[in-house]
Amino acid sequence: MKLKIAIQKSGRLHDDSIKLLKECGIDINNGVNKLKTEATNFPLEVFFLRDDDIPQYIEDGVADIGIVGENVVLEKQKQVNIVQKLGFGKCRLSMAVEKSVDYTSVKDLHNKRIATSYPVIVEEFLQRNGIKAEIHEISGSVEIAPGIGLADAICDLVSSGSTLFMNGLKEVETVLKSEAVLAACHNLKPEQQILLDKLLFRIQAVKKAKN
Ligand code: PRT
Ligand code: ZN
Repeated sequence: MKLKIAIQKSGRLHDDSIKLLKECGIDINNGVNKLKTEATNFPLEVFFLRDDDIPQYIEDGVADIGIVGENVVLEKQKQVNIVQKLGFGKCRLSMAVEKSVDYTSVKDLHNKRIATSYPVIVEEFLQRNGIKAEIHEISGSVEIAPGIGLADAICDLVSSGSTLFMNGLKEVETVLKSEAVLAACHNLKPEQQILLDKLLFRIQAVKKAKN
């Protein structure tokens, strides 16, 4: 019996995900362009996937666990358990408007057009704040939307803030704080749960050593 873990194939979470496994004493052959590999010293099979697909794979039980941004877990609305925050991939999902816009409160978003790749989370935020606005879902380059007249505001991930700055935008609301998490399937077999507990024990030891 092996535990199957999904991690990002390439992108911002890939290196830190591999590093975390390594720090847990798990050696994997990380061949370029491989879709899956196995650990040599732990019963672990590793799948390399697009981050957007990871929650679905976990819900379906194709992967038992996965490392993915909390923002993706919440947006995809799949049935998975978040079992551990991992302390990397930290960012926030924020509303931003053009620098010149007079913005005082969330009410200023009323009847505005908001471009985002996170329509579910944004809709929930607007409802929670009693705001009616139009959501324009776009898959990338969200930060250019106000400049080309596509939207009045955007909601996108921010870490340093330099992308917003370079596009003449200012951050006005934090919608969500996010970091990479370990997510798990709801119905793990007892043997898989034992392996997950073993992995979690090591992750927590690694985290403790860093504090
Ligand atoms: O190919 P795949 O679909 O797997 O990857 P992806 O391109 O969808 O995701 P990727 O690799 O960009 O991000 C993976 C995860 O990293 C995200 O889901 C977040 O959980 C986390 N993360 C942390 C970030 C950022 N920081 C971040 N800054 N994801 C994206 N960004 C982008 C943001 O969208 C914006 O374009 O970086 C830009 C802003 O950065 P600053 O530093 O200029 O503010
Ligand atoms: Zn993605």
